[in-house]
Amino acid sequence: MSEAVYVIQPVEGEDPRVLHDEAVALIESAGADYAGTLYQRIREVNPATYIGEGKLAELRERLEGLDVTVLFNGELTPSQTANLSKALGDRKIIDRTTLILDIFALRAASSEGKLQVELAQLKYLYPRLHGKGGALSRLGGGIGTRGPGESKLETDRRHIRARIRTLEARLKETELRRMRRTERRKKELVRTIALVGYTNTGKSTLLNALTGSDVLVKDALFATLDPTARAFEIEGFSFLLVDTVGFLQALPHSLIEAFHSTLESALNCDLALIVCDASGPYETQLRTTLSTLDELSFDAPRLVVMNKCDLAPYEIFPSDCVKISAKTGAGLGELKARIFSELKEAFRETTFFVPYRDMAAFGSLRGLYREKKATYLEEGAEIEAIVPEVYSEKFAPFLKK
Ligand SMILES: Nc1nc2c(ncn2[C@@H]2O[C@H](COP(=O)(O)OP(=O)(O)OP(=O)(O)O)[C@@H](O)[C@H]2O)c(=O)[nH]1
Ligand SMILES: [Mg+2]
Repeated sequence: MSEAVYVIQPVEGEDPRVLHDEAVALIESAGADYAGTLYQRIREVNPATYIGEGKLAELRERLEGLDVTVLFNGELTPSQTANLSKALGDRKIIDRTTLILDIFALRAASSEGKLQVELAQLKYLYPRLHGKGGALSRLGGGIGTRGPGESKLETDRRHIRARIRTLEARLKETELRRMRRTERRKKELVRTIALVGYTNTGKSTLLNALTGSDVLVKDALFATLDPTARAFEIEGFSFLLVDTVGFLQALPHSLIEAFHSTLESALNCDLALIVCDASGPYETQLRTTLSTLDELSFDAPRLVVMNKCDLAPYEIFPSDCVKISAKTGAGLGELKARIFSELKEAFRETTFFVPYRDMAAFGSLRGLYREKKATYLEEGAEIEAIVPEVYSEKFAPFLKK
């Protein structure tokens, strides 16, 4: 039987309901069951238990006899977590970060992703290990016993510190390897395009539709964790499309930090497609994505893509965004044309003159240019072509005088 989770939703800021619905989706994405909600207006944060004494009593009553874990949909300090657990009859208390880390632990597939998640979990849990005896094991881990696991967390703090150091060292190595790989790729391929945006908006579906791949698509939050790159062509030129982890409102800073280096290399792109769900609260999604990108000091050109337009055929969107459905394929032609025109300055139209004796040398550059017209003259061929700026040096010997 899977774990049942009861939500405490603080009411503050603009859209507690959106945050709450996301918490429910997060619970389901973690493989647990949603058990109910208590909304709590927070006038003043109680440093000991976050919510006030009165609300705490009400909550204790509501949970009487229920076998549920309590999710506090915000960030708790270590002592608040411990106090809440005690006040609610030694119940397991998790906060939003713990839950998201738990899902990440479930999804991490690459060795780098696994290292990053374990490191983030340990760093987050480490200060929460002050508690004694029973409280300690309950504070460890999120839903179930994934991630570092309860037994491992019970080992002493020195052991955890050592593990953190080992993980950091190993991550450095994998980071270096990845950076070398990216550099190699950049040399081979023309332009890199990153798919970024809110979680569950259809980024992976779009990657599949554009590149004819078969990466995991799922109606779940954070289905994608590790960046995935696939090549595809527009007008005969190769582009590299990179799928990334989705963003979420109030994504804890420690998580952004944990994935900073992976995101950074994925975002080291020439163009970002910011994917939104046209059938969802796309304004919030867009705002969150833009502010997360700011936080990552991202400044490459971007193009807003409204996906799932098949579900919102009558909605009116800002005019500069591209409307598509990755599922039905509608609008993909226009999207490709927009991508090409955004990256246009990366290409140059040139005329080459290739003497017949140099044809073989020119032929070895096939694939790096697109021919528009060829005229065969007495001495050689005159070729009008489009060439990516990055290759202009290779073509220099053939430029028409
Ligand atoms: N109706 C409709 N559904 C879509 C479309 N694109 C994606 N979906 C669905 O939306 C859900 C999420 O799709 P994904 O491609 O996994 O989304 P994602 O942005 O990669 O999500 P994360 O990796 O979790 O951040 C899946 O159930 C898809 O089938 C679309 O154009 N129309
Ligand atoms: Mg995905």
